[in-house]
Amino acid sequence: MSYKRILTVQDISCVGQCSLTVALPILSACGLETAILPSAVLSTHTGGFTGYTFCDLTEEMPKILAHWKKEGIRFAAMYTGYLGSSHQIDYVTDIANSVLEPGAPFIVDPAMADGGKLYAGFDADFVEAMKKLVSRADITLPNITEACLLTGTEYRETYDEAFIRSLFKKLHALGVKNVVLTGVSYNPETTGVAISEEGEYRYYEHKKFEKGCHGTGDVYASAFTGALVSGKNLYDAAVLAANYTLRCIEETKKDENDHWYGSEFEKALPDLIESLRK
Ligand code: PXL
Repeated sequence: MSYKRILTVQDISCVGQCSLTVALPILSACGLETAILPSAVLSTHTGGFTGYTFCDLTEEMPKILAHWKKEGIRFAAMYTGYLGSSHQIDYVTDIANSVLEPGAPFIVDPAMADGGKLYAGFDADFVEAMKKLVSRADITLPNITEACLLTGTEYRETYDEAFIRSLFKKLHALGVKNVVLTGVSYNPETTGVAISEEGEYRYYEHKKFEKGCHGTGDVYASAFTGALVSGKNLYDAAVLAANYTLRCIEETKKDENDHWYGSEFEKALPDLIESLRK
């Protein structure tokens, strides 16, 4: 495998084990040179802390892109997560159109909602802008809440395969080529990922923990991207990322202190590296 350089665009939550503080170590562990473009800097993530700071870096983006263009910098893949503003999404689209090598995958995690609700600070305008970004993506990794928001579907806690297939159909109608839908649970004991690869449905079912951990969407998307760019096919990357994320939750649950704000993903990095060798 050649040494590849990837770009990831998401926020720096200084404390909180999510977004860049998760993506950077995971992508590096996958053996990829990882360039970053921070979308915003927050003192913590917004999921449970109060009084956090938020510094939007939207206006840095066109300046950074202009410099990269001047330097002729290109990437073998681009992966976006939590973004700072709806206006920023236009700049992110410009970046994807300018810096990707021919055929390089553009992976979008539309990180904006969970449990039926938008994250603090996001609104309907942001969802509209995200629809456009997702339609430009080669692969998108929404959870069910995000898939419902992107497709104007009412959120449901319980559903069947027909509902998931209808979400895929609506996402493909937006222009998305491939979807990896996380947190798809058809019964109380198990959960899994549902995949629509150019319209072909597959499902990987695995154990469900009673309570998940914050930030595992970012762990999943980072491991998926790392595995895919390292040469795994889409389905194998989706399975590998699911198994790694489960290991991270397992490690976090072992902690007697209530580690509520993130997952102890660092402890399972050796397993991730090992699974990439197989
Ligand atoms: O894990 C998603 C995420 C990323 N970044 C910030 C967040 C969240 C989820 O709450 O608040 C700032």
